[in-house]
Amino acid sequence: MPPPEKLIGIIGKTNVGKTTLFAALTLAPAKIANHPFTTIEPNVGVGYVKKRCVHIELGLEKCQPRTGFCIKGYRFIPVKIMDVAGLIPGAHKGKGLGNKFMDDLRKADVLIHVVDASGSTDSDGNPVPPGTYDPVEEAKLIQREVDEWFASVITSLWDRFTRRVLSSKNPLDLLVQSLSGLSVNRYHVVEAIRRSGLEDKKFISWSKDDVRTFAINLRRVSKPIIIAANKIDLEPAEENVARLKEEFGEEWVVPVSAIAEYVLKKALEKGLIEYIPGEKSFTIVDSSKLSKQQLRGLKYIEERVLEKWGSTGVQELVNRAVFNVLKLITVYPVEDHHKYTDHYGNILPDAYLVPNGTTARELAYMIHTDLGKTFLYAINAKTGEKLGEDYKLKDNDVIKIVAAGAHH
Ligand SMILES: Nc1nc2c(ncn2[C@@H]2O[C@H](COP(=O)(O)OP(=O)(O)OP(=O)(O)O)[C@@H](O)[C@H]2O)c(=O)[nH]1
Ligand SMILES: [Mg+2]
Repeated sequence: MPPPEKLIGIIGKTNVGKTTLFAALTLAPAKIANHPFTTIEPNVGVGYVKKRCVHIELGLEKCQPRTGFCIKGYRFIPVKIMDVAGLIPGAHKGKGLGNKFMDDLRKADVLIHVVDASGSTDSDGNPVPPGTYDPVEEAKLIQREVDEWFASVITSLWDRFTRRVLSSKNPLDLLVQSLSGLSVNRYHVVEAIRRSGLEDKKFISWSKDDVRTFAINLRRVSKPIIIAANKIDLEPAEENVARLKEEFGEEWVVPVSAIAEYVLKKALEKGLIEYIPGEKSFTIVDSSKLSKQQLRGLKYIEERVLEKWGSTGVQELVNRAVFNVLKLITVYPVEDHHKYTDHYGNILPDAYLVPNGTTARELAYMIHTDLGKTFLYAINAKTGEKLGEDYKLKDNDVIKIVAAGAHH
């Protein structure tokens, strides 16, 4: 089976633009006939990261993706996106839609926190004049809320865990297992213990504060939060974006206009413009087909977003979440390492997003359990080089797996 799909959760208080961002991300990046319905559940859909496709590097004319798209040399690889219910302060105590929010959050691997960078919504989501509300405060408040929720979940698990730990041969395994419902893996747990300075302390002697410190570090490691500073088309956003970057660090803040990306993708879908998501411009296909209002809307996006900020930021946001925060790399499994095709002759049909450090044998397991079990060696299709099971895959590797007896 393909690599476990990562899930990106969109969080934030009400009225900041979460649903608009979700809609913008889950619209197809190209106009295509009969495009597949991309909503998996009411609030879960398919979005795409964008990356230079390896077919360009290989000097091929094209590729034939089985999932996602390849547009003008850019590969759009699917990722799952979830629009989480709006968060209000106190949600971790079950206030508002708190419980639904927490259930959704458990499943996420990385969180996009949407803030209204124009400062035009107050803490309860009510519209106020732009520039009135401070998005830096808002961002801190929400992150604290997520931390509190995580701490309370871990604390309530802890008693049961410590009772079982006494009869357990491998306490760490037991802990990892106890936390598996939170999309937490062994690496996250080990890293959070290290960051908390608790490596040398037995689980049963952890104090309440130790558990809390561990929980908050575990949240940071297993559900990192990247900030989408939304509504950059509105005037006061510029100053707030700078302040957010100062507070949270440049690489954790992406200025976006969700509505601008949504409008552009819609226009693209209708064949009204040519646009590659993430680019700084678009072209109108036939201006006589556009109403005055549509032309005004596009002009607004051009002036207030694209020319000023370089793009709508939405593609950059999801790319950053997947490539910089989750540090996933792209590998292309093939069956014919000369033609770069699968069994049916499709060129580079699959692009897998896998964790940095994934080995050749682990990749074999992702393709098919049998292939993993009977793995002999792998071949680097770019160089023809033979690779052992422990070979750590590199970004943009094109790999053939050779196995005993497996027919693929
Ligand atoms: N100016 C501007 N407005 C935006 C942008 N993105 C979203 N909005 C507006 O912000 C308002 C709220 O958008 P939603 O997407 O419904 O917000 P939400 O966070 O999903 O709200 P809840 O579901 O109620 O929590 C709408 O009026 C949007 O049109 C943007 O980039 N710029
Ligand atoms: Mg919404």
